[in-house]
Amino acid sequence: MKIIQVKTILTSPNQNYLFVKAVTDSGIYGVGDASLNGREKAVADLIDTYLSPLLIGRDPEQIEDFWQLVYRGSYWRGGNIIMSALCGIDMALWDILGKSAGKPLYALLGGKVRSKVLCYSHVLGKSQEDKIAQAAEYVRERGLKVIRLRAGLPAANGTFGVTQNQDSPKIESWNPEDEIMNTVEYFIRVREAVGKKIGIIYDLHERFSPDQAVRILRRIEDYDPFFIEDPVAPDCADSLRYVREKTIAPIAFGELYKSRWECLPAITGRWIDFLRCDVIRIGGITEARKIAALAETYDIKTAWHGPNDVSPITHAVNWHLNVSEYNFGIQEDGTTDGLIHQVISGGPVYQDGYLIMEERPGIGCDIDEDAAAQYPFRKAYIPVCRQEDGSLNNW
Ligand code: KDG
Ligand code: MG
Repeated sequence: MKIIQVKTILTSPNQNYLFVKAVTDSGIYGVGDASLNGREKAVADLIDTYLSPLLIGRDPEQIEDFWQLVYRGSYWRGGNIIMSALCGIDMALWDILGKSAGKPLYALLGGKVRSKVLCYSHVLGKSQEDKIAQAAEYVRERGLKVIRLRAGLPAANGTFGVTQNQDSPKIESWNPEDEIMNTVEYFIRVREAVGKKIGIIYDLHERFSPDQAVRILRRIEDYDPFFIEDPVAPDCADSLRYVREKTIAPIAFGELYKSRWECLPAITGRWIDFLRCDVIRIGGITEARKIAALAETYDIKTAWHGPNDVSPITHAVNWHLNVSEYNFGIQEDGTTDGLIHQVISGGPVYQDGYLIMEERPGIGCDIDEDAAAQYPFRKAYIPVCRQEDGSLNNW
């Protein structure tokens, strides 16, 4: 079997996604997700100009070798653009492998160790009152066992606040020092609203400095958070260690990591309890297996990044990893009812606090290219966050 064609498909059903379709001479094709919120076109260009020509004519089963060719062979290794592009192709190759073997992806990864996947959903809403009411409703009406809060706005307005068809990002204002007590109060009020048994995840989204993060964590650790996510930015590994040493709250980290080596200090130092890499950002399934094994070695659980700016293909890949990994912790459920389902079929669905999925060979998703063409790409930016004095804050 040989790859004869590689297509990139940029589409915007509500928000932008970038898909890869790799076609073989046997008629079998694979699909992959290379979406990188706010930078999709740069990834598409890398695939079209540099990576597709390397793939055409190759045996699709040589997945590891292609991964190494792109990662090491280009000399300029890593980064969000390269790793996202690599992921789109890597997923498509695993999909081809599964389809040609007639087996779902999880079977290629070693088979199931669990049958359903514990998940959590995002609590949104414009005001703190709205959010608290929604948290209680999620538990009561939808049966969620774990919910996820997030410090502050932009998430309050629309899909991660992504703006489309604008020439610059929306500016959100945020004064971390003023938000410390709001952030603490919000967590405690949600705990009171949902009761003791519901897991509460709090994504601080790197919005506070290490000392501010500690002031928050020390005040909420007694209210039993399921985990605190991204208490600090990923740039300085020592900041994560500093926070870790000062709290008993479980910590989740990693959606901005781009390689196994970036994860290494947090894993080997055991500064985290849950590793939250984004499968797209680390170069796909090939690398996700290695990172999960590394985390397992250090008793760290996985909580793969799964927001709604990745597509059902990535949600499906997460699901296959989750059911086949021993050290699975929890899965972020960013699956939505939106227009994306006109473009991509398949993927996990929510049921009573868990994600389940209909089993098909490969990843289990397909792309409708005609439907994708009906939603042309629209340039979009992730909003930026500025403090009162105008200086930029981590988002
Ligand atoms: O595009 C940005 C999102 O992927 C990010 O804000 C989502 O932090 C996030 C999460 O935990 O889902
Ligand atoms: Mg996050």
